[in-house]
This record gives sequence, C-alpha cells and structure tokens, in this order.
Amino acid sequence: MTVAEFVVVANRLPVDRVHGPDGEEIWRTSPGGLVAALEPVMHSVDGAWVGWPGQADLELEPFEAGGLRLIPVALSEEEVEEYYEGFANDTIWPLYHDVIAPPQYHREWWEAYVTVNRRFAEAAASAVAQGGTVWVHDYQLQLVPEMVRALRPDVTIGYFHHIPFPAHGLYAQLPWRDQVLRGLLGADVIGFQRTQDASYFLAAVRRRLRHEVKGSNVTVPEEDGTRTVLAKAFPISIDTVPYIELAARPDIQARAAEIRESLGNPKKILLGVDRLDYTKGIRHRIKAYAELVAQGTLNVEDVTFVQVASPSRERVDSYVQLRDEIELSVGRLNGDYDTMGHTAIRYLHQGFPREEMVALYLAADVMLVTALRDGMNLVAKEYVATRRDNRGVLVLSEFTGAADELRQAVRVNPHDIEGLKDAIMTAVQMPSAEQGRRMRALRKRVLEHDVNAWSSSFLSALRAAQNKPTSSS
Ligand code: GDG
Repeated sequence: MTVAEFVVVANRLPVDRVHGPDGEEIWRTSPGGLVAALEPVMHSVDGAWVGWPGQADLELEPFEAGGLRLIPVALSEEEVEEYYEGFANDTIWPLYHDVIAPPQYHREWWEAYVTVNRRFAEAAASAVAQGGTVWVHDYQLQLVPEMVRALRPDVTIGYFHHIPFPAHGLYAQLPWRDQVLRGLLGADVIGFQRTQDASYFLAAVRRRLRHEVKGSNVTVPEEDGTRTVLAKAFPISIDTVPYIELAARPDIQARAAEIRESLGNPKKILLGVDRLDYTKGIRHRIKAYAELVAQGTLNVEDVTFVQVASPSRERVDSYVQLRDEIELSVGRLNGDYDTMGHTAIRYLHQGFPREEMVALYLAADVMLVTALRDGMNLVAKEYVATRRDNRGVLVLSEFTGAADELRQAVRVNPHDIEGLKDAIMTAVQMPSAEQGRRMRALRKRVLEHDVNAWSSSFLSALRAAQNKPTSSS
C-alpha cells in the first residue's frame, strides 16, 4: 500500500454505502463539514482517511471515493455495541455533557474501546509516510494519539475534540481517567471548541498526572527528556459557501414560501433542528413553548413551531426513552391546541436533504438552539449563514460553544423555563431594525470564521509543533 503525507483518523469514513440507480451498492460522499474542511488539504498534500465504513462485520480493502483515499477499519457487531454504542455513546458522551443522562461504566466496554482504538492507531501508523502528519478526531478515539506515537515516533500528531471536556469534579468519575489523559497527550496539538474545555483538560492533567502546565502548554516527561503539548481552543465552523449559494437559489426560496403556505401562513415560524439527543434541550424548548400556548401568550393561528429531530443512536436506551418523552409531549400539545388549519408543533422525526434544511432555515423567523451542553452547535451557524436579508432571530443557549462567538444572539439558560419563555417572546416580537443589527453582526462573524479558517489555524499550530525540537535531559 502506498503511504500518505497527511492522514485523518475519525470514527466514520466520510462516505455512506447506498444503492445506485440499478440497485447496485455504491459509496456516496457524506456532505459533512469536516470533509469539506479537509478536502482541500487532503488533495494538496496527498492525504488518506482512516475510519469505520458504518456497517458491522464489513471487511474492505482501501479504496477511493470522490477523489479521497479511504482506509476502512472493520468493527464486529459486538464491537459496535461495546466500543461505539457503549463506551463512546453511553459512557463518554453523557459524562462529557455534564451527566445530563447517567453515564454507564462497564469494564468490557472499556476493553473494547482500547482494542478498537488500537486497530485505528495501527491502520493510521501503517498509512502515514515518514515524517508525515496524523490528525485524529473526537471522543471515540481518545487513546489513538498515544498509540500512534508509540508505533510512529517520527510523525506529528494532532487531535481535535468536537464535544465538551467536563470539569474535574465530573471527569474524576471516569474509572479510566488517567489512561484517557495519557492517550490524548500523545498528540502534539490538542484542539478544543472552547477556552473553557481546554482549561478543564489542563486542570485535569495538572491534578491527575502532575505534569507541569504553563499557559496552554503541557510538559510531558518522556524516557529521554520532555515533550511539549499545546492544548487550546480552535472553535470549529461551517463551510459557508454551500449555505449561501443554496439560500440564493430561487427554487429553494420558492420551497421556503411553500413551507410557510403549507403551515397555514402563520405570522411567525419557530424552528428547531437537532439530532434527537438529550443534550440538545428539545424537551425544555417544547415545555417553554407549550406553556406560552397554554397561557394564551402565543396563539397557534399566528405561530407554528417546526421541530426536526433527526433519528440518532436509536439502539441506546437513553435515546429510546427520550424519544418517547418528546413524542408524548408533542402529542399532548397538539391534541389540546391544534385547529383544523393550524398546528402548534410540526414534529418531524426524519432526516432531510440539505436543500430542504436550507428552505426551512429561510422559512423560519426564529431559530431555537437550546442545548443543555453542546461542543459548538453548527445549526446556529448554518441558520445565520443562510439569512442573506439579515432578518430572523437566533435564540442561543449559553451552554453551547457557539455562544462564545455569536454574542448578538438572544442568549438563554435553557434550564430556566421562565427565562426561555421570555427569550422566545423577545424573539417573536423583535422589531425588524433590531433583527437587522444583530443578524449583520452574527453573519460577519460566521462568514469570517468559517471552517477553512478553523482548519488553517489548527494545521498551522500543528506545523509549528513539528518544527519545535524536543528537549532532552
Ligand atoms: C458534534 C458536536 C459540534 C441535522 N439533522 C439533519 C442534518 N443535520 C446536520 C446539521 C448540522 C449537523 O447535522 C449537526 O451538527 P451540530 O453541531 O448541531 O451537532 P452534533 O451532531 O451533535 O455534532 C457539536 C459538531 O460535532 C462539530 O464539531 O458542533 O457540538 O456535538 O450540520 O445541519 N443535516 C441534514 N438533514 C438532517 O435531517 N442534511
């Protein structure tokens, strides 16, 4: 196998296996932001992507799709359950999102996590050229940096953490807390979404491993000297171009008008778009809205709330339970307040093509992002990018990474239902001139700090790390 200068390692390959026009199986590139951000880099420096193809027990040779070199890592059905649904999504995910749901600690899940992380690390180590670069992504692969370094001390290693990193009081629950810190510290540069995440990580490193921490730098003792690791915030963003282009298309604008029409032409449309996940605060949002409708402050003839909750992690218990709770409250609200021509909440447990998402963003007067904890939240940035007329209001939880940057949004603490109701009313009643002032500032921020700015700044920190000599004692 030929080796690559630049290797991305992520849980999933950036492709989906779908059926072609004649029923044959083909690979379709998923239009995610990460692929868009890394595609130019991958093409310019001869890159490869290591990841799981998304189906259990699928053993595949490396292949090319959409001009990308892909290196599949196979997972058995049991590994999908223990490493992915178990340790990644039912231990780390809830723990790192402030235990909104109780994390499950199981020793077999941890063992599967170690085994699978090793498999990803071995695949990356054999794919990367001498002196090349490996960029590892996210919480499923926190041990990979240390494992790659052990196998390939010649390469530069970056790691980006897409979700929050918890405060030490919570992190300390993790039975394997020291191993995970050591795993991450195998990287030369560790990127987080927020300054707060980086500080929590650095505090955990200081308290648990007793390494010296100065500013954003950790001094890691090695057998033959020391190594410096940079840990700081590199807030991720979106590829703004497709959102701006789609929002300018007449057919998408016509579709937005059609959506309004089919909802009975309400005066205001409120919108929520999330994976169906307990971190996103969907229940809190529905509760606040339902109270406004019940008390007569909002009337369903005037206002409709559209909630897209795309299916996610459907085999994990806490997600099954969340879906039941949400669907019960949606059913109750609609049963009590719908009229023949108008609905209180149009709930869609479905995924949609990006064109339809943009039409929804254009149709929405108010975007509700009420996450209880969220690494960044790209939906907030997508909404802003599509608002070419500088109208529309973003209601944004202060517990999202996006809140650090999107200062002109209407900020909320989603746990405070009265505060959330006030924020919804502020947004619904906001005069057009104020919408314009706020949205112009929000768009400036998102358009200037897009995903290319994010990847360039991370990669230049990584290049700087590459040039720094390690000190020996
Ligand atoms: C993790 C972190 C961080 C959703 N439903 C549909 C659809 N989506 C798209 C959205 C958006 C993406 O999925 C979701 O991104 P978020 O950032 O909102 O949230 P997570 O999935 O939890 O992502 C998060 C992110 O990683 C990046 O670092 O911001 O904090 O949790 O792009 O538009 N897209 C389409 N149909 C849907 O039904 N086409």
